[in-house]
Amino acid sequence: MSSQSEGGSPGTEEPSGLTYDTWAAGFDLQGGPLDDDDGDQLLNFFEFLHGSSPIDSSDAPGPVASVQSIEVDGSTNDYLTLTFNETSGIRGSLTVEVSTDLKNWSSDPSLTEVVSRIDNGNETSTITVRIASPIGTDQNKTYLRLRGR
Ligand SMILES: [Ca+2]
Repeated sequence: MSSQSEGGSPGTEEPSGLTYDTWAAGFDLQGGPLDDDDGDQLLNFFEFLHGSSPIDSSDAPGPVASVQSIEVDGSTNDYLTLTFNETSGIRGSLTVEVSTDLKNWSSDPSLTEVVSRIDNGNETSTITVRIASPIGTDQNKTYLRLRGR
């Protein structure tokens, strides 16, 4: 048995799924992961993670931040939410991170809750995540961002 990825060791489990390079080659992309070939403000690497087309500017699925009124345990409050598409079968992932000062970011699962996860039927899901606490309960401002790797 031989190793398929550079730096991997024979006999250990290889990560499965489509790599960015293979995906990019399929679209004949001219730019790199941090370029935006179709000019839709979504970097090529995030198009890969969102499962959208990097050569079709009309295909730009977020992420979208908004304030939504959500009922939790019987009481309805306003929550900061982030909605984004995630695709399966790739070697990459998206992580929601929370900050109160825009310097220190945390992906602690207790800080956020998944509101909904909709299967789009094309190997992508649309996920909405909210901050655990409603707006106005903390003195601090809270920020959400999506990290791709
Ligand atoms: Ca783009």
